Amino acid sequence: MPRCVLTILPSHKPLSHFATLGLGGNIGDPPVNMASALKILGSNSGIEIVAVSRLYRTPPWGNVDQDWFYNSCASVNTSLSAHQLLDACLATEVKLKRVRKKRWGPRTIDIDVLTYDSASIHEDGLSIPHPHMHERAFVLLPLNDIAASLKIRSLPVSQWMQSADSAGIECVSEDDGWWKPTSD
Ligand code: GSY
Repeated sequence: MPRCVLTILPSHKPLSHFATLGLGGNIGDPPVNMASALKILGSNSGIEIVAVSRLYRTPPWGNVDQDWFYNSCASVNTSLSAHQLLDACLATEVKLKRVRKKRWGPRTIDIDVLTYDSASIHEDGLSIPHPHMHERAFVLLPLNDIAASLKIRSLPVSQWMQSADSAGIECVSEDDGWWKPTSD
């Protein structure tokens, strides 16, 4: 009589949602902070990093009397809800000891949920698509690297990018591998 063996497999929720994130900072070493943020987020079992844009150096928007920012975008597959994904981003900012002195002011690291599937969510603390993302070249240029055809307010990112003011923005990485450790 064959013995019946019961194998209990860990239950993994499918990473069935597609979201995009915006990362930036202008205090300390922003590229290092952004790379650490991507590694922390990617180590969450509910988040898989799909693509990361090149790294950009961008003039400050809003309060112009501050250092230039570094910005990038990432796309992820996730099993988390939009709120859980935002919480993961906020927890990552806390882990990296985010410092933000004032609204629109300097910060060590900022991680925004830009889009989540094609959801439109406008609640306290969570606005998706991220308001004004379609107007800001520091979001649109990196996002265009990884999701040019993604529609924001009915138009693709590539089209929004054409009308954004990208004056001064420099691409400072050769490719999308800037956040990965180099193998010697
Ligand atoms: O909204 C994100 C923080 N932020 C940025 C930014 O990430 N990049 C640039 N260039 N200017 C900014 N102003 C603020 S506030």
